[in-house]
Amino acid sequence: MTGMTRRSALKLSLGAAIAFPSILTTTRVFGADFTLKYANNCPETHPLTIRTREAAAAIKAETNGKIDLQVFPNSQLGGDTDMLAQLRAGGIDFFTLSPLILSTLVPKAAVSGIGFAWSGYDRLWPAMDGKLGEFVRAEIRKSGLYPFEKIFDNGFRQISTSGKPIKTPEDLAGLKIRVPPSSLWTSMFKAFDAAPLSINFSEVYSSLQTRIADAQENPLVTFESAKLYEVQKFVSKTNHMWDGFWFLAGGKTWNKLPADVQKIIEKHMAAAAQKEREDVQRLNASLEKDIAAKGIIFNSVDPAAFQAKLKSKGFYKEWQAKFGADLWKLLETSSGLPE
Ligand code: X2X
Repeated sequence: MTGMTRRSALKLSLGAAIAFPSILTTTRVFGADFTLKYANNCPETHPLTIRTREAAAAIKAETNGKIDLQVFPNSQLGGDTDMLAQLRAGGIDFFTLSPLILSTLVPKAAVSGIGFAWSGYDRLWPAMDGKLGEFVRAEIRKSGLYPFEKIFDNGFRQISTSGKPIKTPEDLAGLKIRVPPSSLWTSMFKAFDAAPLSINFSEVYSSLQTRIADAQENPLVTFESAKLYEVQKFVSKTNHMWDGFWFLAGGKTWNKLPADVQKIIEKHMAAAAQKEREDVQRLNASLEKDIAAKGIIFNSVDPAAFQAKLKSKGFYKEWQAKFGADLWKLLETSSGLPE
């Protein structure tokens, strides 16, 4: 195109297409007008990758190839902390990230991950799709990132170990346990007198294989999709924390996209999040027998004993002070966390 940059010409073409939608559906003025990169840390077989790939295909089909959302799963573009930096700099356009790792940039985003706050999904989704989620999204927007409305599910986290099962809070004392890079994870396992090691997910398998860490904690669907059963022996069903994945757009990218493009991407990602939540819940409820068949030994625990330990160590008081009275009250009313 003479005298016009490619992007401004493409915007014109898309603008024309919007004014005359028949163009958008019947003619391909150029190749993909918008080639965008989405990254995550989950394996190909994880529902997050499966459903976001489906959404990318649906977006491409609906726009007749004008939006090409390329998917880079499994930490192909780096560890979580690297990818967050790339998102902020505009090197990556979209990224899904745990609220707790995001709290390194948006401290109050970690509120949904407080230990033993959620007894199940019955109160979780109304909270994350309601007032608590909106509070966190407003905090995220202040950082310059754009959070999509529907958070994806990671699930309720279980502790896996190589040496011995975790049956009581005291069993965690001195345990070299890998945790994602986030002060809330470190704080919680220090309250159990464990020895938490902050390691990006991309290094978890090797850190367990080389015995840098003797334990880790993740929902079963993540444990299984990353094949961690190959380097662990026990899974203790602690359900100690719920975790999700915010679908984040880099502000620089998002603000340049035309409103109709934004709308199409958000529509398909909201549908993907709903399907992914159903996938994760179904798999986390059904995978125990498949993982046990691979030699993993499961045990249940009394969550009240773990929650009492955290309370006695001042964990809840510490985080109430960090989040402030109003947000803590919102968490209590949303989750049923006892005062
Ligand atoms: O890093 C982890 O353990 C994972 C995959 O669950 C998160 O993204 C927080």
